Amino acid sequence: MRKTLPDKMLRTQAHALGVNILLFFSMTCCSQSGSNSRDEIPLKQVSGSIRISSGRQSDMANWTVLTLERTTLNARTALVDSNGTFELSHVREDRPRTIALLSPDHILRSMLSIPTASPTLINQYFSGTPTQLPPLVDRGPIVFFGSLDGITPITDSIKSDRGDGVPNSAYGDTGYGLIGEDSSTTFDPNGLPGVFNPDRNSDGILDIFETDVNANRKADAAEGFGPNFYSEGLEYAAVQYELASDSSGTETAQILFSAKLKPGLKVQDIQIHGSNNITSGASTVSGGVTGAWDKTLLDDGASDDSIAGDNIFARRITLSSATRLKSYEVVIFEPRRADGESNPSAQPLAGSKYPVTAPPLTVSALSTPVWDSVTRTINRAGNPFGTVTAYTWSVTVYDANSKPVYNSNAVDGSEDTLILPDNAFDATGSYTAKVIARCQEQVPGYSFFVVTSPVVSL
Ligand SMILES: [Ca+2]
Ligand SMILES: [Ca+2]
Ligand SMILES: [Ca+2]
Repeated sequence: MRKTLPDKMLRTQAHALGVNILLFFSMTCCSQSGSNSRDEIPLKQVSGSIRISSGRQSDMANWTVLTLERTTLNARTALVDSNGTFELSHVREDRPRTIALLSPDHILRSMLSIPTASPTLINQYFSGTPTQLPPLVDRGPIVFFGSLDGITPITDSIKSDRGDGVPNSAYGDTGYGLIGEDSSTTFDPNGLPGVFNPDRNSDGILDIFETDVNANRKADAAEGFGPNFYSEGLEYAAVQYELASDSSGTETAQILFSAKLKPGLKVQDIQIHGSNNITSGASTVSGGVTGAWDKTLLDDGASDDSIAGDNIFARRITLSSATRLKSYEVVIFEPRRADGESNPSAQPLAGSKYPVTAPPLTVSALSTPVWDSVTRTINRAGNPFGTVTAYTWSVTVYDANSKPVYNSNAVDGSEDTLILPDNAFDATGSYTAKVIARCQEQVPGYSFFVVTSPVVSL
């Protein structure tokens, strides 16, 4: 593995940059009086167009153009209109970036590829922020510029061994990211930025089943390492997809979104941008009443967000019955200020969006566990993650009102059974249990996939 000093230096610089911007923000916010110093963050409106190599611009309507800053992982996005044109707003002029394309169902489809003098090397990031980007042409899994007018490629010399402009990391058994050598969170010289790469250390194991991808003997979630953590704006963004089933096989899919702002920042809410697949028909419960989800995360103390006003925003939604999260579906978090667009240039968060990408894995429901009252053993039935055993599972016991009365320790997915201690429940009452399986935590308290079994009577 090639974990080099320059990567670390870049991260340190990104960190320092984030600190500088926060300092700038706190200075401007406390010395207002109409000063024009508010305009010092150089934000720009950028327009562009896109078409398929052999098609019309209008073919790309409702695709999303996403531009990702090289060091901060902050994104800006725009929807392609019916003419095949788009407007990216609040683009940081001074920051190198790349471009990715999402199809109308928000699935990652293409990464920018800029040719070099060598047919087997490409570049992916560029500096320069012209008001009009050169025309983009999509030829999935790459998108390229028709010219380089107004932009300057950054020389990363990313390998494209097949000579077709496609970075090596875009090839792999399950799609993107399973070939490559770099585990940097900030950018991937092999062609797939960390926020989109499900296997950043290229060991063939999805990172959601690993606890220490950067191999420094510290749990990544605890040390704030990985694509869910950001150097500015948000502290983290987490998506937890929860699949539960009952004994008749009826499945319920929920998503728990959570994000935390950096200290000192203030926003009204966080809006989620995703496919219609997850936003349409999704419902949420507020004050005991189920209603349509307004696509926001709240910091009101009543939304699975810890306490009100602590800068942790969250929401749990229930997907409509047929919808499921798809592989490489990109969910975007957008913190929104109460005063909206009135002073965007003064706000480091203005227009900033934070992508989280679903790993390429289809989870399946668990079967009803088997209870042996003599040995007090729960037998987990089935594996929601196929052949992967690098997950954990535990047992929760519920009383007659379906309230939890006992949560077991977590055991490894390679174990099939778990013994409930004598004091887990009162033998005279009516109790049930469920098995809960989860992949490893990416953010403390959040795993990307959580699967809950049907109940078994104890
Ligand atoms: Ca991995
Ligand atoms: Ca680590
Ligand atoms: Ca909160």
